[in-house]
Amino acid sequence: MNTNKKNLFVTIAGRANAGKSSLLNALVGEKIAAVSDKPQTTRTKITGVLTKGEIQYVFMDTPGMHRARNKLSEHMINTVSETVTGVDVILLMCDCTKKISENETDLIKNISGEKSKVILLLNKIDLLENKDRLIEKLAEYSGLYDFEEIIPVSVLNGEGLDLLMEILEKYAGNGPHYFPDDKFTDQPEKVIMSEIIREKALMNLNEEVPHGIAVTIESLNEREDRSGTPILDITATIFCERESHKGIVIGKGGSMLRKIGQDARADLEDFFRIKVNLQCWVKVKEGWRNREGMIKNFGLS
Ligand SMILES: Nc1nc2c(ncn2[C@@H]2O[C@H](COP(=O)(O)OP(=O)(O)OP(=O)(O)O)[C@@H](O)[C@H]2O)c(=O)[nH]1
Ligand SMILES: [Mg+2]
Repeated sequence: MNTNKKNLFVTIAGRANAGKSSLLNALVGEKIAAVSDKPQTTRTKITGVLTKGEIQYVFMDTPGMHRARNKLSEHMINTVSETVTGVDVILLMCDCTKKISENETDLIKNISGEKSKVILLLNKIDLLENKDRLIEKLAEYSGLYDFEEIIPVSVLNGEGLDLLMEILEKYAGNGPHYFPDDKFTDQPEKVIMSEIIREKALMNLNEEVPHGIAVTIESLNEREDRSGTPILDITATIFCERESHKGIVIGKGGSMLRKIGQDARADLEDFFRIKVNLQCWVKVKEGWRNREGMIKNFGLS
């Protein structure tokens, strides 16, 4: 047994749209979590693993804090509470261009009882024209909690991320690697596939439609095309909450569904490194975000 092994469990939490999933992807170096400009993109805990020499970092991305509006929201908020419990480090991620929200102060109250080290990340510094705003933000957040460290970052530009890793390294403690060293997520393949498709739906759709989207993978089949090239057939269903939304997801003459499919196929081919043939269907599940059975079926509880 290698006694030099170390590990560190890190939860990324914060308001919706702060850049938590972008950070997870950047730290792990793989696109594991869906990212979009719509709040409440992440719905479950997503684990990303990074093994660097003797240290294995286990990063857990969580849904953004928001006011619960339906049963799905309640599950998402519970996930945050569960995932900030008992970890070594909590990365509290905020958007330095936004005012401190009640959701953030509630979250800070929630984690103040934990023994974990709490590091504040002031994200999106690339958007700040006046850098004095950063000092103001620093002072505002420092008044709320005695953070172990406060690091201004731009996940978009990679600014501050080396410093973050240098700091995290110091907190790693002796212990086993719970994941194989070459593994970077515990997300099953089908979940990664459905999240890629959902991300493209979020990117392309507007108003209230994206929030009611869920995606399931119905079938997978690997074969060779006529020239002998391996090809993966994927059949997916995009669920939405209303008949009127179904029309929007399909679009005029099927144009929206085609666009979502094309965008998703490109990412699926990149991620799985195989040619993909993707077929998407659209179905309505009336008000599914308030139906426990459906939430469970979609793997969200
Ligand atoms: N300008 C700028 N945009 C960023 C940065 N980091 C993330 N974003 C953008 O912010 C938006 C939200 O990013 P996500 O990573 O999905 O945010 P999140 O905190 O996971 O959001 P939820 O899952 O909804 O809670 C996306 O459009 C990102 O591209 C940054 O450093 N600068
Ligand atoms: Mg997210």
